Amino acid sequence: MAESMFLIWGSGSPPCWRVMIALEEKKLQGYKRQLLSFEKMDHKSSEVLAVNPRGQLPCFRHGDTILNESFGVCLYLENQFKSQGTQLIPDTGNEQALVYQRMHEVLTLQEKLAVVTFYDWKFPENERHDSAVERNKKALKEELMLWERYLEKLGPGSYIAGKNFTMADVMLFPQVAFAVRFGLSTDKYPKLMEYYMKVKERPSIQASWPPHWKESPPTMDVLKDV
Ligand SMILES: N[C@@H](CCC(=O)N[C@@H](CS)C(=O)NCC(=O)O)C(=O)O
Repeated sequence: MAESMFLIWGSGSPPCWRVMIALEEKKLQGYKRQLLSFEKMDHKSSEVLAVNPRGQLPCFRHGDTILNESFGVCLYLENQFKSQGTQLIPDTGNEQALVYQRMHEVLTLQEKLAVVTFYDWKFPENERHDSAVERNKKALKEELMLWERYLEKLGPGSYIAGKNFTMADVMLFPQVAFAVRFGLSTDKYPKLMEYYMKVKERPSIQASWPPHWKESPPTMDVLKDV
């Protein structure tokens, strides 16, 4: 089944990583894949634009079905392969609601992380403002503290929506790892760090770890004072 799947991806991209984790968890190893370089702007090539007019990765194809949104791909995989591999969306109402709630909240975390991390890259020097940087960092701190409190409430050894690894973790973990990679001060967020250290060891995460992160140590510390 996985042989009819094709993923175009970029190393270190949380949305691409989500899809790869979901593929691993659903035991869909053996899918075809093509690694593109963001640095070389491969994602704006005519090949990618033909599949995804936004020129973004991931791009995913299963037979004739094309899906480019990471949430969409992950939900599609869970629904198409419900009884295969890890059940990522629980059946029970309460549990399911919490997974949906947390997985969508990850989009807010993602946005706040991106605003701080890519600020210098997005704005030329003469358009940068210290007040904006401080405001963005404060908003990110508050956001991270929310996640810290969620984990604290769940108790030691929990995943983000309870005792089982779910789709909420598929969405969240790449963002937490991204924050660590970009220098998040780990002692300020002990529960998130505990979560990071635990989930990092999962086979699906290890199998899909961004290859360029393995080869090069982190060089950015843009989140160090968050
Ligand atoms: N909503 C999309 C976002 C995908 C996305 O933003 N991909 C980034 C890499 S992390 C990208 O391709 N950026 C290049 C660009 O936007 O030009 C998803 O979740 O799949």
